[in-house]
Amino acid sequence: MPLQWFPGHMTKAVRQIKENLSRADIVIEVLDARIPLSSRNPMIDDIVGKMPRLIVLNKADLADPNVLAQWEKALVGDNPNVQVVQISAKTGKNLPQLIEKAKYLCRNASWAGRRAVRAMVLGVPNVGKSAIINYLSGRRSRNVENRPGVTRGVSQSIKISASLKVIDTPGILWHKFEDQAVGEKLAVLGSINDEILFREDIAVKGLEYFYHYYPKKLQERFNLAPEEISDGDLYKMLETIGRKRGCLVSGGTVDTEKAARIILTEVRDGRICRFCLERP
Ligand SMILES: Nc1nc2c(ncn2[C@@H]2O[C@H](COP(=O)(O)OP(=O)(O)OP(=O)(O)O)[C@@H](O)[C@H]2O)c(=O)[nH]1
Ligand SMILES: [Mg+2]
Repeated sequence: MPLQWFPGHMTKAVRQIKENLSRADIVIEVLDARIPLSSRNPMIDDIVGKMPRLIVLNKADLADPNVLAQWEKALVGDNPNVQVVQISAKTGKNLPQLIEKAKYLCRNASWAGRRAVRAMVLGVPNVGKSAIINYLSGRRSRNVENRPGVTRGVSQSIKISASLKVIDTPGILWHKFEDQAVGEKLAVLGSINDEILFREDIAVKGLEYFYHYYPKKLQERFNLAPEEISDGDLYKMLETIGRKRGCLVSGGTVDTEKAARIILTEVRDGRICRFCLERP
């Protein structure tokens, strides 16, 4: 699977982020609550260094609540410069806490209480950085789409409230996934452009994770008979799902590309169940 993806515009984005970092007091690092480990970009550590950091687990509405609670605990270390909050830019869950925690991180600054905290929002593509900013600022759905690479430049400062201003940035990936599974999970959840991947491979990976963590839900969603799920042949399962969903080409063979699209859409939109693809 060709999972190395670092298109030209990301090189530019990283440069712009570095150039603009001095405009911010803190960094808001947005993670996908369904893959809090794999959606952590190691480059961000190098870029932001010791700046105060608010780790935001977004898309909490789509995540498995029990596992997410464990992640939240695990990510809160003993570093007073790091805060964690789980939110949803769809339902608005915990967005007031996000603002409070941003303020808390700057409580000891000489200017605390006299001016707004300035935050730069960073993260991999498609995790909801712009959606969070839109929700907070009441701008609703501008510059937000369900595909990676929507935001192209570092934004002007956007006023959220008297106590918070934010800067939006383009999603960035890193050059090499040390662990292949990291790239695969990012692909399954739509942080890597589908057009450069073999969609069937990614869908089969998605099925593999659900087969491992949520087999019953998988079976229910796609109406699979016990014998259709028991042997663990996930490419065969993709074909079975395709057949059940009417993805056929002449001669009765399954249109596996179409089946893969259906599976990925349903996974990403949370139609199988609320899930996390990794455990702390
Ligand atoms: N269900 C759900 N969907 C969300 C949430 N946050 C964002 N989305 C959706 O996720 C998709 C990506 O959101 P964006 O805000 O464009 O993501 P981004 O991180 O700005 O992406 P780039 O600009 O490409 O880096 C959109 O379809 C949003 O509607 C959330 O909390 N819950
Ligand atoms: Mg964006």
